[in-house]
Amino acid sequence: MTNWTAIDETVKQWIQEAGALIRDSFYHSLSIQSKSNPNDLVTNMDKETERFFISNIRTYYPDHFIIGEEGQGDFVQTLDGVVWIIDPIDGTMNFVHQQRNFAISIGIYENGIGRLGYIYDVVNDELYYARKGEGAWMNDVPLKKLKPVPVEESIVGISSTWLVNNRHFDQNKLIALAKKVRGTRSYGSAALELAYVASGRLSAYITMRNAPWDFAGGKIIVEEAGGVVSRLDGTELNMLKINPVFACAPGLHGQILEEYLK
Ligand code: 2AM
Ligand code: CA
Ligand code: CA
Ligand code: CA
Repeated sequence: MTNWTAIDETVKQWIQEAGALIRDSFYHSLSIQSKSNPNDLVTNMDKETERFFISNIRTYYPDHFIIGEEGQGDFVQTLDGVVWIIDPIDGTMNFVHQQRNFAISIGIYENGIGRLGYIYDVVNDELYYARKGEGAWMNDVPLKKLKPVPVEESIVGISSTWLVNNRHFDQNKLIALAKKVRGTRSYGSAALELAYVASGRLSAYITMRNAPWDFAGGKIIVEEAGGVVSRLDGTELNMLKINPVFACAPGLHGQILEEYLK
């Protein structure tokens, strides 16, 4: 039997340590590189933070598997066993340019079922987390169960990328939604936007392209808060692939799906 309570306490300690290292890095020069294109950034801190978690997991949980954005984990092709899905810094562009609006994101899955989820807003020292079947918290305060929100009173996290002509989704449907809602926001960190849906700061978050490490932690937290996380057609996310993601308050999820996304 996996002792999830012990893992939960250990992960929280590691997250605090990693967060302190990232905050310290603000006082040292950063090494910044591009990955797939000039705007796709990675820094020494992304890689070092990923290595920090991986070396701890390998020491304490050698039979667990690891998927990490920066590729230092395992080559995982199934969700069999215990799989840690880690984004060491989600919102790297914000980390580099703004020194805020980024997060550490971790989801721990057992045979495909999300057990523990963490999103740590390093600068604001806000740790959102959830344990499957037990609920979701921000620091030690339980998150209120999400309630349905009228679409006219909703605040939706969506990047302008999806409101201009793009090859992933009909932008006219999203423009119609953007016109109807109370407001739109874009924070540039998928993990934080999911944390905001879980905590009710956003009513919904919509994106066409999230990798598993972007949503692995957030999916568990949003669901434990009473929200719904799916693809844009309402189907389940694939935890091993890039997905469009629609995370939302209950009730509103079905309404936006029917009236704006289908
Ligand atoms: P990152 O900072 O960890 O790369 C930015 O709008 C959000 O999208 C961030 O959560 C960012 O994560 C993520 N992101 C950036 N490039 C991406 C890509 N090519 N595929 C999927 N997600 C990406
Ligand atoms: Ca990245
Ligand atoms: Ca990410
Ligand atoms: Ca990242």
